Amino acid sequence: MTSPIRTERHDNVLVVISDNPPVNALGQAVRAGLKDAIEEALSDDAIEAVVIRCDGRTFFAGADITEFGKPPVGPNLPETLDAMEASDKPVIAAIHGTALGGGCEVALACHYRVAVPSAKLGLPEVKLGLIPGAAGTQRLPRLVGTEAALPLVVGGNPISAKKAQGIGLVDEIVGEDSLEADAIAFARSRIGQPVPRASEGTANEDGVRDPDLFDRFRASQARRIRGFDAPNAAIEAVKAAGTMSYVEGVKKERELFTELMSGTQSAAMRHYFFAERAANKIDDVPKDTPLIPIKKVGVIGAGTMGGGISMNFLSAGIPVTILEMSQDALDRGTGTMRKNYENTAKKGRMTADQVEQAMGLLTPTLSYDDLADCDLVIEAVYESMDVKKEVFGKLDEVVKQGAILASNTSYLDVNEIAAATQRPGYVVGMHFFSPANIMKLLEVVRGEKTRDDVLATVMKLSKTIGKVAAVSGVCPGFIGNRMLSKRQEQANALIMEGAKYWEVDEVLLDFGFPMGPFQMADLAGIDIGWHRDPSKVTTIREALCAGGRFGQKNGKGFYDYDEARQRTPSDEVQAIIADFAATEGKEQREISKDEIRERLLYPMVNEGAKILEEGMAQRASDIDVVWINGYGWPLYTGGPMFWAQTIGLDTVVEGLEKHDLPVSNYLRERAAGSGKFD
Ligand code: T1G
Repeated sequence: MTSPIRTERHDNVLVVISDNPPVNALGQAVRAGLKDAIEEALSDDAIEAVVIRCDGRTFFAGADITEFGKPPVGPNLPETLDAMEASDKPVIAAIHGTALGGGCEVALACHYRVAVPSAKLGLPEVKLGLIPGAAGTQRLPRLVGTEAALPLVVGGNPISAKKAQGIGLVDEIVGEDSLEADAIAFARSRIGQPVPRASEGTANEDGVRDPDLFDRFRASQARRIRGFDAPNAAIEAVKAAGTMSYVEGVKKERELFTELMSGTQSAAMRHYFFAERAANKIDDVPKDTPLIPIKKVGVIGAGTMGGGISMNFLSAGIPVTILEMSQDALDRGTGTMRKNYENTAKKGRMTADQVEQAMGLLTPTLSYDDLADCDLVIEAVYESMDVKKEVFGKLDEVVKQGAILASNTSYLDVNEIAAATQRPGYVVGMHFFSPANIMKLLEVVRGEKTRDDVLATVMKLSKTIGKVAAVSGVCPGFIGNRMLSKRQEQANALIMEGAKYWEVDEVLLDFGFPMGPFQMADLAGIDIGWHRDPSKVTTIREALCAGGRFGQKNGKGFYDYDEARQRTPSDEVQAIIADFAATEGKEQREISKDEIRERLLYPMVNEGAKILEEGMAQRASDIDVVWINGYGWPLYTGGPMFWAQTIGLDTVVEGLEKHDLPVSNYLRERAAGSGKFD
């Protein structure tokens, strides 16, 4: 098999080129080729400088993640990079695309780095539950200092070539279309000079000068890194770069890396990495299915959902015509969209021009006729089948043939909606999650008659608007809400049996969710859907509403809230719950947090197994993608199905049986068999 690495001689400069699609991952063959090429350059006196670059779309995008968890095969990256850095001939990294992880470490081991303007550099290992393992945590702080290194290593987000140049990670920005030539010229300009080695850099004085720097940084990231192991390890590794010798620091990095690699969090996050990409594929839709061009989108409803949905397309540069029933509703909706954009601009995440650009693509209207030439229309109207059927009937009359008609319904039957049109093949569910312009999940609901090109188009479009899509079949609640209903059932049952509602929330918070069901109810509003008759009290929520407890919005719901929206459990609410329990003759008992966790989460896994068995999800990992992106399931456990496999499907079955909860045959079979869903 030919090596993915080749060398080309340009007089006294050797250009080492990697051609390892799709992203020049540093697999074994690439590492071996790199090692040989460096040896070739060092042993040939005619060669006075080396340029390393990649063919295809990007410079090395990191280690080959598919190799993780398998027995290591040499040569290993650290040794290859040390040999490269030890060279007395200048070695230049010529960067385009995204130099990530091991790719950025290759660049760090080079003596110089040049990059095209569009290039990005980063160390995203923490997103895989790891830290850089080829001396990145030791070379980077020595090259750019601790202050600049910490956000890169601990946050894992890439930075632009320009920003990289600003902190000293990139030496020169070269022509977008002349990378190789400019890199060779740069290399020639450094021949005969002593080579700078990042590993010999000052042991990041800021870290030594300001020892509280690390604790301050950790505190500034507290919310974002809560529950994750890798970010803290990353901070320790960067700290080592300032307090240890390079060799000791590398040893410390290796210890931290090895511990993370063998941990459950990294396995879970590597699972998620591939799960997110797999979710975008529909197994029985051919890869070359022609796409329907989407040049203009229509959105029906300018409420919270319609406005949020519209913003996704406007931000991606796709014009939107938004329809409402009254001018007042239309003005309110478009005003909210503008305010959202302006708030984003205030936070520095977009410019005033970009706000105008986005809003300039919006066409408000009161007439269905203005939707006639849309390629895709998404309805986000009241969640009533009659209303939706009426809307789709009108769309069927007005909108051009070949356009996609999508419903944002969160649980209604998409087949029934499709039947209200003469074009069921063009009807699909696009279930966004509120706030629709923020939440990444998009459940694509595949009707019985939904065409392949419609599905392929929506899956591609989801990436264009920055969403993570997963396909669901037609069933009540699709994937996410169907499983959520099982958790909610148990949450309500638990507090009737004596569990404190704040303990139910705490169990989910401790597990890693952003909040529990009762906090969620307060945030969303207890009075949503309330009949407004305080004399009619048949449920706990109606009792709370009758008592004026509407949630965070008026300072009291399940919890009492102070001005800073800090919550305190309410004796009044606990008494209301106790009264209901007494009325229903529910015996009260102490309920452990273990029981609460098992009864909240195991039924969700069981429902996920049923979803798989019914073919409502293509694969278990799609269910993980739904719950991580739509409901805040902690990424470091890999999602409900991967987490269940990690703790053992047999453990889940035993737990369900212990609490007299249903166990699906599919789950039981999997638990008795492979212990895995896919
Ligand atoms: N290893 C193996 N496969 C990879 C890969 C990788 N590092 N990166 C991407 N792929 C596959 C991906 O699964 C998909 O496959 C295809 O490439 C296109 O990817 C030693 C230990 C580079 C920004 O974390 O962030 O280095 O689905 O769909 O949207 O210290 O891929 O086509 O079969 O994402 O254009 C660190 C991970 C590794 C970078 C491109 N590096 N990759 O995004 O395409 S750990 C990363 C990305 C490490 C060192 C440590 C993105 C991308 P398929 P894609 P994209």
